[in-house]
Amino acid sequence: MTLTQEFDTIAAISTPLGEGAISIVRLSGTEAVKIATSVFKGKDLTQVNSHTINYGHIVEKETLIDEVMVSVMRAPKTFTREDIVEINTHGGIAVTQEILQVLLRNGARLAEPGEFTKRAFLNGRIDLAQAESVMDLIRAKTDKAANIAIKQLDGSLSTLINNIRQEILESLAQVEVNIDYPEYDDVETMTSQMLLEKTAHFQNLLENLLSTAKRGKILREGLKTAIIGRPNVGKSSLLNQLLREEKAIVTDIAGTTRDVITEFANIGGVPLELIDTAGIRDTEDIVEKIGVERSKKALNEADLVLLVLDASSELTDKDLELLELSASSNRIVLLNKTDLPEKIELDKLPADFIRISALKNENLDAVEEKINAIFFAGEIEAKDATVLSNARHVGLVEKALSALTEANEGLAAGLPVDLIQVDVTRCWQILGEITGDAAPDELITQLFSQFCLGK
Ligand SMILES: Nc1nc2c(ncn2[C@@H]2O[C@H](COP(=O)(O)OP(=O)(O)OP(=O)(O)O)[C@@H](O)[C@H]2O)c(=O)[nH]1
Ligand SMILES: [Mg+2]
Repeated sequence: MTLTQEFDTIAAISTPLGEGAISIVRLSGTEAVKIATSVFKGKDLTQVNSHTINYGHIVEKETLIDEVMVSVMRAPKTFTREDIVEINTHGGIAVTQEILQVLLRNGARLAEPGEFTKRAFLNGRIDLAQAESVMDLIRAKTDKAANIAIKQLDGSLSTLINNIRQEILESLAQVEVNIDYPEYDDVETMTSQMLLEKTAHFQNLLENLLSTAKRGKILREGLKTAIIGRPNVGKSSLLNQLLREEKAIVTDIAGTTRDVITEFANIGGVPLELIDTAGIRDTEDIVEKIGVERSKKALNEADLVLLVLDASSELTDKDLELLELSASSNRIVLLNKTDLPEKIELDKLPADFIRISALKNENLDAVEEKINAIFFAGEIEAKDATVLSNARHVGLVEKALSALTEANEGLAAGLPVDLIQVDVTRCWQILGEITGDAAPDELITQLFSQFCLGK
């Protein structure tokens, strides 16, 4: 267990600045209670029980600043493992700022972004992966993304990584033992054989973890979903229905949407970054032309393509071209306007289309189910799996895997065991960067600077 390190006392506004019922100004550090007491009129805060909330006023040189409730939490049972004081003020930009200024004038230092969480990390309360999950939790856009973050905060990823690292360490120790106390003549071959089995096992573990990453990324960042089709087929109508809001302009004029519109929607727990595009056609209009180019770009970059066709008219060359262009993407073909008599040639379409009416809001739940099915194959409710969701973690696991691959190749090529050890040790070290056991200082500083102020 790490001993709590001594730091100066920091202060920051921990709630978003704006007009609200309550704002919170937070202090953390050895002087937190002393500084708060020096500007507080009410009970003597140095004498109150830990984890109590106390009524009083913030005053400076007899000037009354606000009526407040002050929470006093003594180390070590706090977020930072230091003494923490939280001042609940009447929300409002001026008052909250003034209270912060008073604390700064009385000995506190303005906290850097993420510094409270950084202290929790440095004081050993949480590891790096857990600290990052605090940020992920704040940024989560759906309840499922929040779920992953809260599990990671709980330490499930850290435990998994620590277990793998421990196993790697034990294998490395075993190698040492074999080399130092050779019981057999063919110790080199024996040890190679053992390492080969072990590295294969570790590879397997890391590959399993990586396979959860795609789902994790989607849950965190949203699935880039492009709505594509020729003009007037009902793309913007579909966007509006999925958003349950009139975001995009809908008219019966072909070429209404001129530029790409991006909106965020929550479809059965899957966050979608929905991209409504300009209808794709050959046009001389310069603005529309650029729009069409952007639509094609969106089609290429999307994780998922919703190709909209007008079921009430026959297929055009553009429709066929788009069917072909999107064939290699994750794609859902939607026959829209099915409230009108159907004229589209079904025999020219792929088999798994969905009939909808964006105008009448018909059968859109089938689209939502299909989206879920494509990306989660029914797994979306699997709450217990540890999911790799953070881009930094994914990158590190990939690096660790490639170190293992090198070890394997070396073994296959009959390289001496001590060279293989180097690769396996590297894998162990890289994994340590996930939990922060082996993370360089600059990395830690950079990570915490991405936090919001006051967290
Ligand atoms: N009958 C019927 N009309 C629809 C349906 N969906 C959309 N429309 C109509 O079709 C017209 C075009 O709809 P939009 O949503 O603007 O089509 P778009 O694909 O975004 O068109 P562009 O932005 O020009 O590419 C509007 O008059 C809509 O009301 C539908 O399901 N049934
Ligand atoms: Mg449109």
